[in-house]
Amino acid sequence: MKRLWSRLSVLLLFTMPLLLTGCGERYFVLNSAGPVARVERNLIYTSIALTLIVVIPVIVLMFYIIHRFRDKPGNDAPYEPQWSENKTLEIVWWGIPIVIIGILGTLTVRDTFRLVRPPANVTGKPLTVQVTSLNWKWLFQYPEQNIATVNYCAIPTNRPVRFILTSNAPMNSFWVPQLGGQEYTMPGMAMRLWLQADHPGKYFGSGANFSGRGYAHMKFNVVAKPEGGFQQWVNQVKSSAPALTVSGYHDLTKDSVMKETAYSSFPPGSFERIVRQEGGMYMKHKLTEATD
Ligand SMILES: [Cu+2]
Repeated sequence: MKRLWSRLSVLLLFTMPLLLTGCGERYFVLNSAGPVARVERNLIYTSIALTLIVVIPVIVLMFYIIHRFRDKPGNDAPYEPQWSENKTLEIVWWGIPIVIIGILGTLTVRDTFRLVRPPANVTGKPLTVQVTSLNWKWLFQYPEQNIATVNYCAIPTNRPVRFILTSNAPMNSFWVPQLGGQEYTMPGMAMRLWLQADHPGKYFGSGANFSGRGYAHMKFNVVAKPEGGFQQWVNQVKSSAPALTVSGYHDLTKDSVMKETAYSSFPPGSFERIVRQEGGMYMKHKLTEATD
């Protein structure tokens, strides 16, 4: 028994730093900063709790059975070689997991469909941002404001943002962990992801799908500003940044790593063109639904 405890304490000592890092600010997924990420975080917590209902008793029982039925001198545990079934036990170990899987499935389906629509508690009109993953940078286009940025984007707080995602390079994945889960960017497709930020701040974002050399540089910040600050930022980009031309966009499609950049305008319809050139004509209805 003494040896068991000394082994256990060594194991605990090694796992402690691992468990304690979970308390840090950099544990993005659980530090949700908006309604979408909150729904997802709560689903994670609920799933963990439901899973533990099975996992904890099983682990406890395992140690109990090893201890109780071990073949050692003086063990008085009953030995029943003819024993074949126990209805009560079978109902318990089939019934509880089935009920748990039922609850887990229901909650997951409910939240999945909930997140297809804009966050519920909103008043403001949604903002649309068209995102294109390129080698090895992110292009953000604002169709209503007619501005564009590379490797960062600003959004207003407390307003739902409709990201429409595509790729003009290998498939990638758009992920801002504190605001919500990831969504794939694929050539010839327009995917949609609703996000919303509660408070002003800088939220880390990255490509979550390996897409070759230079992929590690596909990081960006989503800067959330109050409505006024967002309008100010738009005006500032409009008045001070250069325009994105067709040949400028062509340069962006080349393999390169880029710093944060802003553009005061972009060629009209360029996002739709990016989607269509990779066979996106099949997605026309999706595009209009996603942009209107
Ligand atoms: Cu696809």
